[in-house]
Amino acid sequence: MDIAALRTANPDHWMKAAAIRALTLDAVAAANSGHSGMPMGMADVATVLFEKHLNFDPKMPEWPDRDRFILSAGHGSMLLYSLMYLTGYEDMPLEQIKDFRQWGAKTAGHPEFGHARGIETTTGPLGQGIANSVGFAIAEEIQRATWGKKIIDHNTYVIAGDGCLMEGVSHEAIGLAGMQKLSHLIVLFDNNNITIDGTVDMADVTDQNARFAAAGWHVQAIDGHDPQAIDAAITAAKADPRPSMIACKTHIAIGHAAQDTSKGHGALTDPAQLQSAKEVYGWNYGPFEVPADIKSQWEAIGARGAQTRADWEARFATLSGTKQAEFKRIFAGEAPKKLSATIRALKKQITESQPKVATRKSSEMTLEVINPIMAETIGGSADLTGSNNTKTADLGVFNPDNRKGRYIYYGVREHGMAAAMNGMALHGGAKPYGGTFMCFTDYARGAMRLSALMGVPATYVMTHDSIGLGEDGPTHQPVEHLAMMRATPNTHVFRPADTVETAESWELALTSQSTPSVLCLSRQGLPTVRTEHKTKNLTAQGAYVLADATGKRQAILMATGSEVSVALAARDLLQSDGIGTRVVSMPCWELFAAQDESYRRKVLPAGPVRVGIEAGVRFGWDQWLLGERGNAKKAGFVGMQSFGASAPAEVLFEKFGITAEDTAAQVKALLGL
Ligand SMILES: Cc1ncc(C[n+]2csc(CCOP(=O)(O)OP(=O)(O)O)c2C)c(N)n1
Repeated sequence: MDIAALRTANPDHWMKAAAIRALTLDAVAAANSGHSGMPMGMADVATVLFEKHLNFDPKMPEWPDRDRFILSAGHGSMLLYSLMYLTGYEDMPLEQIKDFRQWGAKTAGHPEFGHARGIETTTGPLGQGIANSVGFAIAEEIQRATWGKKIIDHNTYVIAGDGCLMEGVSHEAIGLAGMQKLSHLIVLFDNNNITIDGTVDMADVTDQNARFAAAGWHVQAIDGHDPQAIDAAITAAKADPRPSMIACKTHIAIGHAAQDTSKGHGALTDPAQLQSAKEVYGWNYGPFEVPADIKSQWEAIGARGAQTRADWEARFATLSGTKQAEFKRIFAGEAPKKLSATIRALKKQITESQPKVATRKSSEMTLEVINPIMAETIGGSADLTGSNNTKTADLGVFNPDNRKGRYIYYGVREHGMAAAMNGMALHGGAKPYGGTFMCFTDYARGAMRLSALMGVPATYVMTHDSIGLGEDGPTHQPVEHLAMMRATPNTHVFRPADTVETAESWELALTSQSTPSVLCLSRQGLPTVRTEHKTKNLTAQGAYVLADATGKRQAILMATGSEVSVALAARDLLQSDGIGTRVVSMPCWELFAAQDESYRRKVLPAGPVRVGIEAGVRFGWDQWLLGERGNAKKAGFVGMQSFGASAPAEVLFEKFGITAEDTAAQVKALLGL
């Protein structure tokens, strides 16, 4: 690597990029942890991208028509933080760089959405960023078609490393982007042949260029330290009608003793080596010092976007008042005012007609009334459209010939779907929902966890939510999934009992600003249990008394979803034996836990025996059975203790003992009868 030649060939460029490298070395050394090599290796690519191509305004990081920059290789967070500091983001003063990775700093180990304005998404779990970017690009396509190029017309740029490309989710993302011809998506691949364990070829010999090309991408391969080549490649990428991948051959930890080695991937903290790397760069400044002329060149790059944004605002101002208000509403993530009246009307109609339908069908019935009034919903399914009931008549299919379509055939790509949903929501102006079988939340888990961590209000439509799906058998029957999802912070897990609760759950999901929702829906038909119309959204309280005890209250049955009707049938049996029994429907534990103690006490008073009924494992239920004034000697559970089996649903409920009779017997045993 002839660094001297690089320096002399493009001295201005070199010093701007050297500022990123020096800040990275200093911040990682101060934190005594972090990843130095990737920001050092990709500094040239990032400098050219920010200087010559990226439309952004550090003074207004949320400007809707900005280009998006996604650092998929999130371990290289100092690349992003350096760029934000240098170009003048208000949330990224030098103190933040000095505080890298410390308590309370915005400069977390990996970029965290919400920490500093300008961080587009949380990255760090490799592959997520590139998969998010597909969602960003889809949202941009739909909005460009809807609002016109004058309002929405921007690119999504991604920096991804070998690790991102080895992760399975990247395959799903690349395939989807290629088929969808997302021409505004440009991936800059940090092709340095190094990961943590050593050289990439110890684990992978994939020809990445051929792989992307095979998926329908435009591919270029360049020297990632040559600013002219980088510029030309990005220019060509922007012009191509396909998504673009630019393989940038780089040297990890360039100029450092650890260059081109896996040691260069991590924290380079040796002071003498750090110093000599700076000397190689011609960087004769102290720690965290960026000389004024170089800083002002960077600030000029940051200031470039102000005019572009002002031009955009002028164009936006030509829209009618109604259109402006609608645009602002959807970008603020606010549901339309009509939503609650629409849900109420549906609830009223359902309490009158009292259909016996699967809650997946209830969800479709709800979407049929929601989608026409919410232009921001983008639905989809991972190849289970007919089973998840996610597609409504009005949506239209999103594809290269129909950019106004709002339904996405994700293909068999649960993880890619969930990550793309995160990207759409983060892009703004989109409310994504996507379906699969609930058992396959396992496959989507990496991205679902990030929805929760980032506070992204995506809605997961998870149907076939128990052994109630029947003959497909144990591979498809979720047992532990409710517990796993409920264990995830900042996630609302809804398991509605009927169409009314399903409609209420959808209302809550679509009005959520910062919590993802999982709707757990049945395959099998369920009776309407909410037979009396209430305008109030009872699901918002998380749990409520559905049927109270007649006579002395001796038992409380708590149930969710399909087991609420089991609880009601058990109540009939118990009441006919003179045992006063209350049934509590618990469609969303998290919302119930958030209620006042006085409300919770009213629903779950001390004294009666309690039995939880749910076709899943007991894990988690003790919060309600033993906690909340409960008593171990007076608590029981009717549910699953093993994986399910392949048989008709009724047989399975019978064989696994999830019936009204089993429940009544447990109550009687607990009462010593
Ligand atoms: C899903 C996931 N698995 C593992 C890791 C831990 N990890 C962080 S960086 C890295 C290697 C990444 O290699 P590459 O993308 O080539 O980055 P570079 O070495 O070029 O910095 C690994 C395994 C992670 N962050 N995310």
